[in-house]
Amino acid sequence: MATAANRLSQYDRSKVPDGKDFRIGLVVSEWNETVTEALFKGAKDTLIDHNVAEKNIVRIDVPGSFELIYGASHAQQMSFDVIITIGCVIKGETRHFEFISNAVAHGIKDLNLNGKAPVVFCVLTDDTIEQSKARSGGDKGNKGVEAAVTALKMITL
Ligand code: DLZ
Repeated sequence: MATAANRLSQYDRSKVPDGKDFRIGLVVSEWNETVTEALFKGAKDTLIDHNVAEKNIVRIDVPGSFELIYGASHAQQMSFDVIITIGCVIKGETRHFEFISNAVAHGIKDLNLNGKAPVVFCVLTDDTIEQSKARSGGDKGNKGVEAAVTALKMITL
């Protein structure tokens, strides 16, 4: 379970690498757009705050979270230093939630094994839209901020 101690929305700036020389791709799902836009904003603002040039932050839109895998795979051919995938899957009445969540997690994991640019997983998988809102700029922080910090750390491993 997430705790205040392992939440990165409040983080130690001195441990985050400077982003001035980096080019970063953000693949953004249109499903649950209010949430994914808030995650995107959190990520982009954080990258800029760490000196990534706006021209070096490239957004690629995909229809749904399932398409994040193809979008990120495509982005891996485009000379980014790191890629952030942004999505929001919310539990409905059917098992669609499980299939999409599992497929995306495994798909992104596989892309991380191919030796190309690392792919950061910023996909919320919540029971309700309220939980997603709380994690995209609400009282549980913004996972987009956390993804941006993770991305900068992954480039400089
Ligand atoms: C179909 C679907 C459903 C039911 N729910 C979500 C969701 O909560 N979040 C999300 O990002 N996408 C959802 N999708 C769309 C799938 O990700 C995908 O776009 C379609 O199945 C087409 O491949």
